[in-house]
Amino acid sequence: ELSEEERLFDELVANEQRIEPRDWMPDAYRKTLIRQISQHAHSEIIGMQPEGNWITRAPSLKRKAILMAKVQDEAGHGLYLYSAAQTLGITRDEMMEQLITGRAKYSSIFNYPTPTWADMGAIGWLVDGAAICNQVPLCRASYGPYGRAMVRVCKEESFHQRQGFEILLALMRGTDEQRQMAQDAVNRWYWPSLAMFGPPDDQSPNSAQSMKWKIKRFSNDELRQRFVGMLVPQAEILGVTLPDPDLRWNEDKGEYDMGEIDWDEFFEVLRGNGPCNAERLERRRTAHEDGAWVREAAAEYARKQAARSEG
Ligand code: FAQ
Repeated sequence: ELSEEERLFDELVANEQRIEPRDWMPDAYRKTLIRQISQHAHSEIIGMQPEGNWITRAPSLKRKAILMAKVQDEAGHGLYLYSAAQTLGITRDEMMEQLITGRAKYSSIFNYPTPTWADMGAIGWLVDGAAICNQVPLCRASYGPYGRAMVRVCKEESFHQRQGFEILLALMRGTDEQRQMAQDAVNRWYWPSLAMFGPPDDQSPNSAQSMKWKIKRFSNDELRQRFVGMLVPQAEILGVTLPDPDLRWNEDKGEYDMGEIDWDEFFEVLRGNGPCNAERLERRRTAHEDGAWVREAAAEYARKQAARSEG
């Protein structure tokens, strides 16, 4: 027998209406949202590092200004998402603690290095491209603050993706060396970007329940497939080769067949053993510690303001 509040919750979800912070919700729903939203926020914050690496070395003032604006957008997305998670009853301090102690997950993709300028193009084109494919359906997530946050985030991500595409296009129209640099970056980022969608459906423990709750709208494999379908014509325009010899159109299925993702590599990265996991966490931890005086000053300022308005 369902309680009145459970019935109301189920009805809101069934009718495509939004669950809001003060509504009753099952504990497991709250927990899974905190998990997903905080991981997403951490991804945006850690995701600033691979590109931050190139801000001082961008090839022109214009490129530098654009890259700075993009990385700043990512900070904004992170803060926006932490706020959405806070509406579920977890604090920023708790989330930050989970991140810097290595207990929280963030997207596998940000544990790969960015040795060349072309990596800025490949990240924009492939990583932001994958992010958009994954996040457009999340705009309809049943939890109001998350869905609404995704609307703005997706608008900015689509600008980011074009920005990356344009970097690669400029390189592909350049010298042989530049074309080679662009192709090399695509070769290194292609497979990790496909892994961003998460494990295959039959190894995705959270999917079924998240789909029932209308947090997720499509499975990991469905979104991966959609992403590849989007990339193929764009790769043709760029003149880059996608590094999958098994990639070909399957007329019967109406979708692309593709090669096998290296899932051992993916799970190793999740266990903390990717090429840059230690470096990313260490930098985040140091930045957090170095910023302690800012937090103290802000808290002291707030305390004084409160005392003044009381007096
Ligand atoms: N990396 O059962 P499922 C960006 C974990 S975009 C690490 O399928 P779920 C923009 C998963 O958490 C990147 N871990 O899980 C940007 C779970 O472990 P848990 C961030 C992964 O939640 C661009 C376990 O594997 N985007 O930042 C990954 O139903 C450029 C089993 O998986 C989002 O977070 C992975 N790739 O589906 C910024 C989007 N995949 O938690 C800077 C929102 C799976 O049980 C520069 N999140 N795992 O311990 C989602 O849509 C979902 O959480 C999925 C995973 C699809 C990522």
